[in-house]
Amino acid sequence: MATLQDYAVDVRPTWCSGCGNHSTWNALKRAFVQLGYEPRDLFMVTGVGCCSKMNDYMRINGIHTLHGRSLAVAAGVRLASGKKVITVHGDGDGYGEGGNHFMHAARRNLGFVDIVENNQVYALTRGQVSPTSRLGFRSSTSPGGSLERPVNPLALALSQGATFVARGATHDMMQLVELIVAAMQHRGYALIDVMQVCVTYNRAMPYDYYRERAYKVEEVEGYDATDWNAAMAFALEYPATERIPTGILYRREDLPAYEEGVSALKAGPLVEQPLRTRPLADIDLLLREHM
Ligand SMILES: Cc1ncc(C[n+]2csc(CCOP(=O)(O)OP(=O)(O)O)c2C)c(N)n1
Ligand SMILES: [Mg+2]
Repeated sequence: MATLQDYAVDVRPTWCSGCGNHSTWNALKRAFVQLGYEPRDLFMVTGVGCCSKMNDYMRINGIHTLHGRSLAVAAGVRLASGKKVITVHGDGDGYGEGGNHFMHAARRNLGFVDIVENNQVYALTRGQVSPTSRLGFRSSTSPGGSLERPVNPLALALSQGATFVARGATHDMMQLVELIVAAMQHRGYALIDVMQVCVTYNRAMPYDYYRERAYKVEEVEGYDATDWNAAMAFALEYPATERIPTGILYRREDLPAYEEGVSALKAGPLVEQPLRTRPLADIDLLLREHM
């Protein structure tokens, strides 16, 4: 049985002291251990950004992809390897450069966990306005305040048929552990939007900002995670109001994951199938056919 120590590496994160990424980093390792996963069972796909360094700081199979292309690579890894796949990327990576991939991941219901560290800023490149920055957000690229209304990732995921939509926040690491555990047990695509504190480029939203506004949806009377309309109402609450609903907004387990319908995977993950049972993957056959 793996322990936290099995996920440890000899490298110290370069994140700022007090960065919310430390909270998600610890929550991920705790969730992996709680579920009994060994590092070799898992594969972490990241993009480019501060939070996308996540797989550098733990002992886990992983790959950094191009900025905004994490979900496409995660889909490939999931289909070919059969491993439990977790993506970690930023709001810029996930909802800006990768926004197109996001809606298709939601509707396809491919079985992987998508963790978006949503600090509402492009942090690695030193503080430009991002797709989730709030109206009026002052940054190097919006000195007079952002003129754009932000993307609502939770509402977008719900509208595209996502089967697991959750929000966590870095001031509550124990809730993050619970959300990651639930997402990893989900059959299809599972989004966790993590409201991440950025102590350097988004100083107007420190830990207290979230402590004062966040509440847990499961504590609301009549809460029912299978109620899509209720989930959409929660999703639309922020940033329209100052209340931030957290927890599992929506979950349905009755729809199959995309990979459950792929006939080539009936015999097991592609990497474990002998090449001969996959004539189309035989490069000699392909070359002979086309020469
Ligand atoms: C195609 C492409 N465009 C732009 C960049 C430059 N770039 C690197 S990281 C980054 C922003 C990352 O922001 P986010 O995804 O929110 O992650 P954070 O650093 O906030 O964790 C940008 C614009 C790049 N590497 N590749
Ligand atoms: Mg960001």
